Amino acid sequence: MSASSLGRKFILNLPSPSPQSILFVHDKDAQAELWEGPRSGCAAAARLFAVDEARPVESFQNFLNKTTASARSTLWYHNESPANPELHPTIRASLRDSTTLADPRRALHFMRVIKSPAEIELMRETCYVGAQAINMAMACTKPGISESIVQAVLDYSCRQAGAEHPAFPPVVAGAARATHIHYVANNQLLGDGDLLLVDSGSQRWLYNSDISRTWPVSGQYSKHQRILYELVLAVQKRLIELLSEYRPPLDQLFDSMCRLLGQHLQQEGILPRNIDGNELIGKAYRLCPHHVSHYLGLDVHDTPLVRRSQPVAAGMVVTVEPGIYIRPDDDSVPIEFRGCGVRVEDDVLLTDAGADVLTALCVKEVADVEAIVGKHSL
Ligand SMILES: [Mn+2]
Repeated sequence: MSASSLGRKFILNLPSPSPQSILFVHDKDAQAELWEGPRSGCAAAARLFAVDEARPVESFQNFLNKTTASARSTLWYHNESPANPELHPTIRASLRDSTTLADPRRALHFMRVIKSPAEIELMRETCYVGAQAINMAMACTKPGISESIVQAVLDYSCRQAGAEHPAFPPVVAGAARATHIHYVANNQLLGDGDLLLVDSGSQRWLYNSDISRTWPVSGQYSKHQRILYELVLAVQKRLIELLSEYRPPLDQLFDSMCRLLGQHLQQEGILPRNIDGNELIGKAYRLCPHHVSHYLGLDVHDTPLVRRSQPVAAGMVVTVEPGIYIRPDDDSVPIEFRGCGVRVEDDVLLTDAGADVLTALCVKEVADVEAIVGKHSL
């Protein structure tokens, strides 16, 4: 059953010694269902969604009026940015002097950021679905095909493996287009010597995966592509180790990324050797201007009210996604590296024992990537 077949839904906890949950749904209606498809209706909804009671949505206004009139009450409602603008006036009209408005988002975000065992199972599933889709996209990549074909493979593989839909419009960026971080036109042809950067995810049972890989269209990295790729991969693996061993807040992980990228870029002669400290970190930041991590779950950029300066904890799922983007006209970098964009991103569950890479099925070692690219005929 899709969420949309529920219609408008609200869950209220009444101010009584024993809390009660009531879900307001569209009730069964043969005429409406003829057009829109079957509804759960009140009788099935309570059981299906594990609430105490389900009532027709038409009774919501009356219920709200009575509830707010009868006692001092707190209404947990996101008043500034209403989820349902159609019902907003009804809810506003029910407010009395005795009603306190409270914003539920903060409490919800702090609950959502720590996954329950059931949610961890769902995260494992969606990460599996997203990971195999990227492996398939690698296998179907050949010189001469369009980025849109790779996008179609991602979409098909995700849905075929059980996703409702992609988590977001994927980035399928060949050659220097990969240096535009949110390139989503995905309509250019892939050339023999190009690198291809893909950032894609699946949504399954409302939970999202978010994975990036960068592979050579020909099936073999050139010397300089390989240097950049292995550099980003080494930084990404080190960051996962740091997360596992020291549990730094995500903002601190970002600082570590800039420092590590700076050191590696210097070792490879991509950044000048005569700089250090903040100057080196600043130059690395210029080549990777996005954050290295975000929380993941019901949204791709999940629980934004949980700041990334917070300590991380077991039960969180976060991305680890360093990258390097060298514009074609960046003459501060040796010419061989210009026009390359590389990112490697995995989804990582923090556990009491350390960290569990939920997207480990998605290949990332050079030998594994080169063994898979182009091996499947469309
Ligand atoms: Mn991400």
